[in-house]
Amino acid sequence: MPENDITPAPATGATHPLALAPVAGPASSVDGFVRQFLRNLNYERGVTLSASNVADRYFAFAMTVRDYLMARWLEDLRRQLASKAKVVCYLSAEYLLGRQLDNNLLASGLTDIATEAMAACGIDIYELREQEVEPGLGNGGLGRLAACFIDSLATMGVANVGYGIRYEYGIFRQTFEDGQQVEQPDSWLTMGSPWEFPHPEFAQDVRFGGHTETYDDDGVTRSRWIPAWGVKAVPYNYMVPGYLNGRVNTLRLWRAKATNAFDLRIFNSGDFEEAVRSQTYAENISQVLYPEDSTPQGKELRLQQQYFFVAASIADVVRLLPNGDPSTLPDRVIFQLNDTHPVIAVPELMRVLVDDMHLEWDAAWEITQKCFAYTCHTLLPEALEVWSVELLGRLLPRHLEIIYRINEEFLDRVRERYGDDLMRLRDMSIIAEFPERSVRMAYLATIAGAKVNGVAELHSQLLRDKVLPQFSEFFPDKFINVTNGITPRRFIKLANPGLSDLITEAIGTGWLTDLERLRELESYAENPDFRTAFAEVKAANKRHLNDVLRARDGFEIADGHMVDVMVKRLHEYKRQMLKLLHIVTLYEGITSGRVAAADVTPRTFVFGAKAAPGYVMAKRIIHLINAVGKVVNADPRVEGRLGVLFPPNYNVTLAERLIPAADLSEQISLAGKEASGTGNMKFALNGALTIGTDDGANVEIRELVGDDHFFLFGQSEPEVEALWARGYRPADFYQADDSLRRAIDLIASGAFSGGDASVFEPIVSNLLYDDRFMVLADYSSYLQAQERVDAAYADTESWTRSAILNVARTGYFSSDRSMRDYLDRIWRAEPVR
Ligand code: 26V
Repeated sequence: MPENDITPAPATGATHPLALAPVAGPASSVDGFVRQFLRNLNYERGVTLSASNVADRYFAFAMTVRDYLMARWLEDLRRQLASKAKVVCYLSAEYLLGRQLDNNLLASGLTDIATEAMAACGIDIYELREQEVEPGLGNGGLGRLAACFIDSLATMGVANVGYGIRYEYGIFRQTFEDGQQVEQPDSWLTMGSPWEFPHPEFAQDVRFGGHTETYDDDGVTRSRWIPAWGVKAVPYNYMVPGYLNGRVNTLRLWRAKATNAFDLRIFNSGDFEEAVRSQTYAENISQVLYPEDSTPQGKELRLQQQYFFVAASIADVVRLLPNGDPSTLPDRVIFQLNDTHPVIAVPELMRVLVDDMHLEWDAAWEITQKCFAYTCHTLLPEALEVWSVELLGRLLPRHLEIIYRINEEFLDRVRERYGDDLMRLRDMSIIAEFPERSVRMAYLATIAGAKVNGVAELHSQLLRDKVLPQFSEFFPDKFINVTNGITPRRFIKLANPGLSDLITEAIGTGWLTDLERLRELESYAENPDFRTAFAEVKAANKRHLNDVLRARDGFEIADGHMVDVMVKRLHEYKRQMLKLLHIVTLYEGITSGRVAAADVTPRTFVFGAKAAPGYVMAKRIIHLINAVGKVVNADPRVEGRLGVLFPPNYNVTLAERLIPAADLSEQISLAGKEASGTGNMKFALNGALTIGTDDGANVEIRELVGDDHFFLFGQSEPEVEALWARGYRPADFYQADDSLRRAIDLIASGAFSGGDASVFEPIVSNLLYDDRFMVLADYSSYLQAQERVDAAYADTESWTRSAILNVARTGYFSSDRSMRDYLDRIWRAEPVR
């Protein structure tokens, strides 16, 4: 421990090369790090080392890493402003970032120095890491994808700003009471965040409500919007450091603040109610992330959120136009729409160009069409966002007018091509008439976007053929595929240091930014010593996971168990129920005496899943998983050969512990329902084998790793369609399959609900008489595939070989490759050298 724990005053006269404020102890040596750490502890936290608590130390430590990156960040901001490079503006309502400290240490190359520096201060760096509350500003795949993409863009040196919302409360914290999900607010900001920088000087006004009018502007008739109320959008910047390249991009999240001046004006105009309303509503806008991830509720606050962040973001970009000349816009920026959530940006840009900058409509539309591209992330029809005309017109009257005009001109073109085909016009109109007049945001995005992409080959094909067939006929060149990816920095290097070291030992460095190089591992799969080392890494990861689960939840994975993991949002289409039927089948086999426990492959099933708070069936399924776990884990007849663990509050931090320890990855959605999946990629890259359907990115994973190293089961998408067409009767499957019937009967009997058969009756009848996701139809194929898994797992050497080949052959799924694809085929932009 340093003798004097008060830092000396900063050295004077040391001018930084970038002419920034003098940097004391520039952290790039152990001494420098210690000194800067103590400075932050003393001057930012106001405590001495000996008096500090672990939160103080975490903050001072994080600030020290931040200080180190700051000079690079400011330089990158300057460079991006000065350069003529096209800036990728990623518009996303969600960013599921995960913890920042480790990632920023890794990116800055400070891990070793920092570890040594903390050791010199007698501080356990692991304990500090555990202090960080992850910013959970997203629901699931879509939000995590955004986080991976901005990591890749920084690492590739692409000028990028991620725009989004600084939610005060992120995705809820999940707890279980009597096995049932209870949601707790996620107050991730109560301790403050060392990673954010508010910039009130760049605040933007965002307005709502009111009416529109036309006026005469020197002989030209123009429209203008007279809003009724407004809020201030204050940007908070977060650093997005590239991996060891000295680059730092910006994530800019907007926070809503009440604007007194604006309210006063309305107040004076006599509209008291509107004034009070704006006061009350203003700061509500960025308060909470909506925890729904598939069924849009048409909630007014959510539309406010969407317009709030895109209006602020567009204003933020437009203010930087050289000479205020909008014609240069398409050369300078591209707005990528992450699903339909930010699509209101389209009429907003039109409004700015036409009403504020007085461009002709056609010129404005020409520009707008070049500035947007749209990514669709779903196939579920109920997930496609629509806004009622009534609501949109009340909140954003001018935008509704603009949407109507875009629609009219588009339908004119459709008419030119096809004549007065009323059915077609109705089907392609942005405005739906039933069940109520509403705006189809995906249509608007498709018409306005220069490109429309799906997120995996199968998804993009279904998007063209099933979701938007008329549009793909009308705009044949617009529709493309860009397969998703994940960042190997977080999900291999940080999450699985043991595997990373082993890979580097084998093939050298460089693979973390050129992930296809993992191919060089293929030959190592044949090397018994390498296999042993690989298996040892997996075993160590399991031990580490055990430590984490023991401390977190008091759980234990038994020695020698296969670790079988299913982590993702709880949704019927993802089919956690199918997994559960497998478990119940094994359990029923043992307890009925038909199967000897000793003949069952020892497995621990690990679930992680949050359900949308209003999704009743999903919550019932969570309850059932916990109920089955409780019974199975406690039953001595199982002889410890089966375990069911459901750690609550699955999040990015837990994912980073679970994935490296997994042997088997469950990707079992009904074919045609999962757009891509990205967890599937993370597991394969960490050496888990996949049991999966022919769905989403599973298709591409299987193609790359090869049939022998992937457990495929279930109907294909065309088979699913054919069965629907024939008429699907789940009860027939129940009747015809003894093992399925026994599993369902056991659940129906109340065996997992203390004898009360009513508790899970809704699940049982849903399966038997509704089963929209064909759980029963795929059950038998799934069970057979699980038997193949058991057989393969029995041959340890061959399993390990397959696991290595999974790692070697899935480098394609780096988000760096995804970003290359977007750059080349959508954004037409290049890294800034
Ligand atoms: C949808 C909605 C609907 C309205 C209410 C609020 C809300 C919030 C989020 C979402 C996003 C759901 C779409 C989504 O997360 N899709 C997932 O995207 C992943 C990345 O492309 C992909 O891997 C998953 O397959 C897909 O389900």
